[in-house]
Amino acid sequence: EKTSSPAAELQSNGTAAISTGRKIAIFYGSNSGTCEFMAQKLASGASAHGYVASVDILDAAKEQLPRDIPVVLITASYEGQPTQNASHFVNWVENMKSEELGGVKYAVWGCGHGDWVNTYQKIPILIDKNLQKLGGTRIVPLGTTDAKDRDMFSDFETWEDQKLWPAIKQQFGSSESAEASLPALELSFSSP
Ligand code: FMN
Repeated sequence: EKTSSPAAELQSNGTAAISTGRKIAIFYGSNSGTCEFMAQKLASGASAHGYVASVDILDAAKEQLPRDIPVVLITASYEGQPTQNASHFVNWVENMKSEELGGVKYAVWGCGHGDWVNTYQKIPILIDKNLQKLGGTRIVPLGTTDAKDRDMFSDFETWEDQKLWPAIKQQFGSSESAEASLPALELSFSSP
């Protein structure tokens, strides 16, 4: 008769270990590095909240948006268009017909510049609206900052600390409640 402990099972199948925390997926669209920097900064602070972060460009999330873990999308607009590493993702999100994104839990942060009056925050707004329309659920409302008259990095930090992490911890649990996190790990046991 073969049995296996939960801990051993977790190690052997390579899924998230209890000791390393819950997952968060971060995607960015960035041409000149601002949004990428914010994505990396959010990721590097994740472990302090009990989360393990992955970071990638938005185009990598095309047809691959994770379900049931927090997904954070950080992006800019250029003349109302997506950044070079987000155009496939934006095209996908714009052309999906049915509610294909059920189970996606997301938060969008936008970097923009008020001088682009007619296309201010166009891409973050488009992504935020479309994901909801396609069946996704917002973790927090769209957050934005304006390079014209704001310190973008301190705005981001404020959003991160005061809005995003409190909502994530409330909706997905925190490291302080390790027991509550167990069911989310999908433990499996081999049967005799
Ligand atoms: N911001 C907007 O909100 N809407 C725009 O249409 C827009 N067009 C831009 C066009 C150019 C050529 C440049 C240089 C900036 C534009 N911006 C616009 C501002 C950028 O989105 C903003 O500076 C952002 O922080 C850049 O992010 P990144 O460094 O991650 O690429």
